[in-house]
Order: sequence, then C-alpha cells, then structure tokens
Amino acid sequence: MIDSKILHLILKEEKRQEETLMMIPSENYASQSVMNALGSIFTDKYSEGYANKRYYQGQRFSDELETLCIDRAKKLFKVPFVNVQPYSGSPANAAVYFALLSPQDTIMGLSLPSGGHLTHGVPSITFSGKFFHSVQYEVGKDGFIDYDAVEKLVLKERPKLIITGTTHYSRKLDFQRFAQIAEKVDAYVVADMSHVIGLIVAGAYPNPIPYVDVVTTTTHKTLRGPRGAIIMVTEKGLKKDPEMGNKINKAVFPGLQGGPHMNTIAAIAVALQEASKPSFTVYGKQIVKNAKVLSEELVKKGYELLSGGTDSHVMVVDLRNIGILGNTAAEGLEAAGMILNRNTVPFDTNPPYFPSGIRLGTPGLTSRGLKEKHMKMIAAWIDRVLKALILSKKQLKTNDTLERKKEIRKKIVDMAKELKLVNKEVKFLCKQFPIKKEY
Ligand code: DSN
Repeated sequence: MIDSKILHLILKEEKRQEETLMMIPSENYASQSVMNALGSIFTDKYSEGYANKRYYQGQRFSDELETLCIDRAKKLFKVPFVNVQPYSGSPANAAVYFALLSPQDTIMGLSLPSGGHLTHGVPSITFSGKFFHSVQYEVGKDGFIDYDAVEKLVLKERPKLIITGTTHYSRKLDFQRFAQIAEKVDAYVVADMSHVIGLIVAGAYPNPIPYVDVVTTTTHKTLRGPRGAIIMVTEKGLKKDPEMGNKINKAVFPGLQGGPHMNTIAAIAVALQEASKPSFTVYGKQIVKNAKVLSEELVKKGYELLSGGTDSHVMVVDLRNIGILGNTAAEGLEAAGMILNRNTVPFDTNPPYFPSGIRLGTPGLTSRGLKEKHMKMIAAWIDRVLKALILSKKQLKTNDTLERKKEIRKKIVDMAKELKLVNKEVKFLCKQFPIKKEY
C-alpha cells in the first residue's frame, strides 16, 4: 500500500479494535475471506440490471456471482425470492415501501425510542415519515410491546404496511401475532431482521419467515458479513402477490439504485456460506447466552435495563436512576476501553445526542471467543466505570470554597485513575482474545 496516510489510519484503527471491547450491538468482525471478496476485482465491475439482463457487457462472472449469492440466501433462509443488491438496510427498507405502497399510504413501525429504526416511519426527519403517513407504536411502561395496544392502533389507523423489527428492543418479537393483527386490515407485514438475522440462522431467536410477507436484513451485524443488505419475499408474500418479487426488483433497480456493488455481493455470498456452517449455530446461541449473563450481572449490580433484561444480543441500560447521561457514560466507558453507544430510552425527555441510556450487545465479544465468565468481568468493569463517573460528577463552580474545589479535583483525579486501571485490565483480556481472521 503506497498511501501512507491511509495505511497509518488503517493500522491505528486495527490497533484500536484489537485493544478495546466492542459492544456496539450492530457491529461485528468480518472474516478475512469476507474482506478479501470485498476488496476483490469485482470492485471494478458495473452490473446494472439483474443476471442475464444487464445493461453493460462483460457480465459472465458477475451473473454467476449474483446468482450464486441469491441461491445461497434462498437455501439458508428457505425463501423463494431474494434480492441481494441493496446498498444497505435503509435502501432495502425504502425499496420495499416503494414496491408495495403509494406515496402517503399509512405505515406503522415501532418508534425509535421504543427500539425501532429511523426507516420504520420516524416522522418528519426521515423519508419513511415524509413520503408515507406514519403511525408509530410504542412499548408499554414495562418495556415490552403490548400487542393488544398494537392491534387497537392498527384497527384505528388501518395501515397498508406494518414493519416489525428493532434496533434496541431486546425481547422476542411475536411474528405470528403481528401477522394475525395485519390480516384484520389486509396489511403487508415486513420484518426488518437486521439485528437478529444471525440469531435466527442459529435458531436462537424466533423465525419470522413463516408469518410475514417480506424480510429485510443488513448483512454486517449478527450475520458477520460486509456492509450490505438482502430483501427476501416469503412463500406467504408470493401467495399474496405473485408479482411481489418483480416489484421489489424494480424498486431496487432502477427505482432507487444504479449499479449494484458486485464486490459486496461477493462478500455477502462468502458470509452466507460461513453462516451455513454448524459452528455459526454455536456462535449465535453463545451470543444470546453471553447477553443473558451480561444483563443479569448488570441487574444484580443495581442497573435498570429496559424491560428488565434481554432475549437476544442487545440491552439498554436506563441511566436515569443513577443521574448520568448516556453520552457521559459512553465516553467514560470508551476511556476505559469499552466501546458502546449512547441511546434514547422510551419516552426519553432528553435529546438523542444527550440521551438517558446506553446500548450494548454481545455479537462482537462472542466473535472474539468470549464466554459467560468474561461477561461477569465486563459487567464488573462497567460498574466500576459508572460508579467512578457518578462520584466525580460534581463540577467546579467559580464560587466554590477552596476546600470544596480540592475535594472535587480529587474525585476527578480518582475517576481518571480508576478508568486507567480498568483499561489496563480490559487490554489484558483483549490480548488473550485477538480478533479472529476466520471462523
Ligand atoms: N445503525 C444501526 C444500529 O446501530 O442499530 C441500525 O441501522
């Protein structure tokens, strides 16, 4: 590599990743084979259209590649139709809406603070809330989706499409119930499984495919592939509308996108092959086991988790009862070597950039080979960091007495020392579990 500035940044990022515990639930570590495909010669190829009907020549191997990728997805997920061209999760969801809806049709999704995604109809700031009439459902006070309340809202609003899927809702989704509710108003049901798709493959999370019409998923989260996405139409979806696959193809290209990223498609094909190995089932199940232990340990230490825990890979700590903001916690934990993200909580009165919670998950930790006993260590480290942050919270004020100024400064120094100590222990664990290059 001759671009030394970029090489430097890559090497520094590699070191950062090696030396920290990555707990962002939507990130993971792709294998070297996935990376090789991503950096392959397919980067150079323009393949607008679909296999055997392209608008550029030279497609012999691109056609073979895309067909192979689709076949692998069909086999792994047992679905009759797959599109592997969406650039990522948001365009995949957009394509489904554009394929099945007209502008201003009503869509219904879980609100962002309750654990949904921007593309699930967040009003006014997203395409999904601007081009469509969006009505959002929420979790109840206990942090769980109240399906009776969803049904009531559906009967009142009569959406044309209901999207189910989450970014921080940690509990199992009842796809059958969603389907029963949707049937009452003849709505499509779309499951955005981006976060949990790897768990579904592993049999560690309910499978929506028998119940919903369409499944969208990104390929870089629990599936551990490149950044990309897949759209699948189920048997049920095709029965409802035999043209659904064609409509989705047309919505992706030329509706929303130009040439597909063939290198990404190559890398998705590799990831699908990796996910079909028995070891991936072990991996998916371990993600959930690890998340259970991590959440239970945090609860034991007195932290409040949304819905009290998790059935999946993700959890959100509501920090309101300890009086620090999500950004403060996330930054403090980063200083100690633990990488996660600030997150809103349901009915948050704080803004998203200074929210009341933090979100964490176990897919990356599990890819590194960490097990239950390590989750106990991590919970203890999180506790030490948050406690140190709480203790040092008092800020200096100009009218503080000298004595008080000294006391506050000491607390800040103590906090910095504690974060450093935790960081040393985190680094030691990271060294014992280097990021894997193959699975
Ligand atoms: N940004 C992703 C997440 O972190 O959940 C969703 O697209």
